[in-house]
Amino acid sequence: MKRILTIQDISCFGKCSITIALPVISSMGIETVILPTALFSTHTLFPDYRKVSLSEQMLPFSRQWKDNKVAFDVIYTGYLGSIEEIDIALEVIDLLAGENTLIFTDPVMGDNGHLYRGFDEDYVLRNKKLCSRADIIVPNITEACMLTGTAYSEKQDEAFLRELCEKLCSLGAGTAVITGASLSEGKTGIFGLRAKDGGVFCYQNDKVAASYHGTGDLFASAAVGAMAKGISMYEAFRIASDYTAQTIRVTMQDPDNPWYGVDFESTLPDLRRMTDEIS
Ligand code: PXL
Repeated sequence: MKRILTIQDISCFGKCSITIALPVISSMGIETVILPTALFSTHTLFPDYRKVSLSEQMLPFSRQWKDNKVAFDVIYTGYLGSIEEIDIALEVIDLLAGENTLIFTDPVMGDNGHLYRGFDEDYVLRNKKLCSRADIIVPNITEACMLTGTAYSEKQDEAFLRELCEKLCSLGAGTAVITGASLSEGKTGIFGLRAKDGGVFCYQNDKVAASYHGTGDLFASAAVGAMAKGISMYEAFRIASDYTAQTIRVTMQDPDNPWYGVDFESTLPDLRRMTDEIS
């Protein structure tokens, strides 16, 4: 069985980061090891969240795994709450990544043109370093603009997205996949570039008139799990896009859906089926 290590926080309430990554990746039949950076009472979109840092234990835990010869096929980093956490995540990668370990980074920093609470320019700079170490990065449009010093634009076209991807790859990332990329009115999806061969790929779904927290984590977890299952990168991103779009649609259908997260629990069997069919 393939094994993924995911490094991000546990937001106890709010459906994001590890409370999405662990069930989503496990449901695809992939062993999921977690390295929590911090415990949050809720994610930071709640105004009064509490945080307990676990960063002091990240390297000791990792060393124990190393001593016990635990190896990882993929290391997937998500939300990292501070510069210090990014630095430790980089040390963990150096310690635990083997020659064939895929480094998959979701540089979670912001959305809708703004940084999340607690992040600043220095944080963006350090995230560039993490991206430069990664084989695959999956920033949203806001994060891609911040990482490349580009003015945020809600309207995108192919030339704009390609240039963003080229700049992201020039940081050192092997493949850059921008999420929430819209190539025509009423559509949204991904636009990616693989540095090695200049391969460009794009996949679009119908845009829905709602946005939910945690969809970036859902997309990244589905994509990384599908890849670990042996599905090609392009197909994995297509499945992750369809799965995320479907989960948003299902969430919208529930008149009582909560504002803080998506109803991915209902759609996990579909993800399993979509990935079983093709792997
Ligand atoms: O979904 C990304 C995320 C993860 N963890 C925490 C967050 C956020 C986004 O705001 O606040 C604590």
